[in-house]
Formats: sequence, structure tokens, C-alpha cells
Amino acid sequence: MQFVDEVLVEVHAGNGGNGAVAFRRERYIPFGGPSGGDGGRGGDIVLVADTRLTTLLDLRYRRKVDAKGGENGRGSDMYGRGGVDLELRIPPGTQVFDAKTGELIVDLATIDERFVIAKGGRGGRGNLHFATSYDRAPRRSEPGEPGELRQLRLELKLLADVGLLGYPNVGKSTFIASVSRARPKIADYPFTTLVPNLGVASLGEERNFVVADIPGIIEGASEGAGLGLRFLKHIERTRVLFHIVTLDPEPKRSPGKDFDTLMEELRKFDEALAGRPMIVGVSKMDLPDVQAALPNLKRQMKRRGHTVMPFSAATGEGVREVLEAMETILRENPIAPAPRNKPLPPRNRTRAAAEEETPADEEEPYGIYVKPGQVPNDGLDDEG
Ligand SMILES: Nc1nc2c(ncn2[C@@H]2O[C@H](COP(=O)(O)OP(=O)(O)OP(=O)(O)O)[C@@H](O)[C@H]2O)c(=O)[nH]1
Ligand SMILES: [Mg+2]
Repeated sequence: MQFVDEVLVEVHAGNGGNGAVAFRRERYIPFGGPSGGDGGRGGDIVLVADTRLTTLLDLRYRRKVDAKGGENGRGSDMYGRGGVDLELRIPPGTQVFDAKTGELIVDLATIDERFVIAKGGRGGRGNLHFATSYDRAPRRSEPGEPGELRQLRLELKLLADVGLLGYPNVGKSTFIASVSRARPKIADYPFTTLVPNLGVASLGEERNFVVADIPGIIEGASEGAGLGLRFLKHIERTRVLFHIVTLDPEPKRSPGKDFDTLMEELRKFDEALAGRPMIVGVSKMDLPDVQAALPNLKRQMKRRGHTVMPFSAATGEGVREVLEAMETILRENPIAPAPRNKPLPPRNRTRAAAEEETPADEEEPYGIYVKPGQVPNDGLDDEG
């Protein structure tokens, strides 16, 4: 299944029906008077946050959504039927922006929340409303009002409590797999994870929280290197970040440097997100090289104001302590921070991605698009 978390869509609510001009013509009733009914109201477009949805995929191919217009009024005092409201189901956690101004219209973060995003036009009044003592045969009626037309930009920001952060291959997906029923693809190469995964971690009765695993981040991600930074939006609602570092075979890297680079990229994406409470974990503690490097790493991180939590998702060592630390911070921060209220800048596509695209796709600057063959798993459906 494709995971789409950004779309542009135009919504057009139904136009109101026109009011009618008609006169009563019945036997034995001379000068029967006006009988043109009102036009019906145009249908609204209503956004509904539906938990069964985990992506904005449905909207990616719709681009334009129209609600039904109201019927015109008719003679014999008949009113036009109103247009039915059109419900657009979107995953909870979707922010809706005005695509032109960038203004945040609504953040649908509550399950089953509904919001009228485009109001249908009022029906016009028929001539039966315009009779006066001076004018008993008015030829006047009103046209229906047009339905509201809006260009929207939708950004899905997943609902999660804890966000995983780290370079590719540090073991983010292995961690989420070890603490939840999420079964993301895990492999010994960078960018194994292409879409976010959610998992519910449990510390026992009623002590559950949702962890979000996102693709790895590398130096230059803010300029589009690797998979870029756009997936960071999926941890914007989290209350604590779990930043994982470890020793990497790449000689130019070190855990301390990786940490600084990633924090710099994080700040470029969103200062507020970089200031979130953070736990720093050192993964793969079952490996002797990592054990040997730990004392030095502890000193390095201490200088940066962090105590590290060593763990191994392979053996389970230290994992419970990490979950307890997460839970403590969650308890101290009961309210989920609001994600930022500005849309992401237009996508800075890599050349490879641009080359793969068809010309028709080129008009569409937004949207993360993962080919079915590249998707490592069902993404969010995995969550138990
Ligand atoms: N020895 C050991 N290897 C681990 C541990 N955790 C992860 N690995 C290995 O490290 C490699 C990368 O693990 P992933 O979980 O895919 O890493 P990731 O951070 O999700 O990587 P991306 O999705 O590419 O960003 C895999 O080969 C894992 O088996 C661990 O605790 N011990
Ligand atoms: Mg991964």
C-alpha cells in the first residue's frame, strides 16, 4: 500500500439552486399569484477523521472534489431538493491548510472529529416570496449562491507519543519491533525504512504508549539528502524523542558527530521539535566494539548535557529501562504539543526522483510517493 502524507486538493461545495418564477394557473382562480419555489441548498463538504484510514492516498488521485448542488425551485410552490453533504474521510492527525495563503484551517487530531470545510450555497428565493400589496405578480426570483471553493493542502502528521530519531542503520526499526507488535522491515543497509511505522509499546496494565519509527536522517537531509526531512513531521506531535546513536563502520562518522549533525538538521526543520524532551540511547550494546566505545561516548554526551541509556534490542538488555524513562517523561508532559501551524515548503526533490516521474506528475509538487514494490511492508497496518 502506498503511503501518502501530503496532498493538494480542491473542494467545491454545491451551488444553491435557483429560485423559480411561476404563477398559479388554475381553473376558477383568476390571478392566482406567484408560485415559484426556492432553490435547494448546495451540499457542504465535510472532513471526517476516520481511524480506519492511515494515509491520504484516496485523495491523491481525486484532486478535485465536488458536492452536489441544490435543485432549482419549481412552480406550484415546489422547493428544490437540497444537495447531499459530501463526507471526505481522512486519517486522524491531518492538518488542513489553505493552499494559497498557507493558513492553518483546522487540525483534525481527534477521532471522528468533523469539520465543514466548504459550505454549500444558499438556494435562491422563488417569486412567491416577493409578492407585495403593490406588486402581486412579481417576476423576480433569486439565483442560488455559489458553493464555497477552496484549495487545500493536507498534511498528515501521525498521532504518536514517542518519536524515534537516528541515522540509518542505528536500529530504530529493530527497537520498535522489540517493544511492540510492529513488524517493520529490518536490514543491514541504510534507508530500509521508507514509510513511518507505529507500534504500541506496553509496560503492563494500562501503561501503553505509541512509538513512531521514521526513516533515518543523514547530513544534508534539509537539502534533500537521503530521504530528506519531511518524515520528521510524523514526530511533531510526540512528547518525547528517542535519539539513537551507535558505532558505525563508516570511519568518518562517530556517534557524537552523528548526534550533532542530526540535531542540526532537526533544528533546520523545526526549532520547537529540536527542543522536545529527549532520551539518548546507545544501541547494539551486545557488540564488543560498542561496549568498548561506551565510556568515551558517555563523556561526549555528558558535555552535551545528556545521560545516555545503553541498550540492545537484540538481547533486550536495557530496553525496559528505556521504556520506563519514556513513560516518566510522558507522565510529566501529559499534553501533546501542537504541530507547527505552517505547511512544509514545496518538496525539494532529488534528481533521481525527478527523473523517475512522468511529466504529468511534474505539475504536482507535493506528496510523498513510494512505489508499491519499494514499500517494505504494509506500513501502518502492521500495528497491533
Ligand atoms: N547486534 C545488533 N544488531 C542490531 C541491533 N539492532 C539492530 N541491529 C542491526 O542493525 C541493522 C539495522 O537495523 P534497523 O533496525 O533496520 O535500523 P534502522 O535504524 O531502522 O535503519 P533505517 O530504517 O535504514 O533508518 C540490522 O542489520 C539489524 O539487525 C542490536 O541491538 N544488536
Ligand atoms: Mg528502519
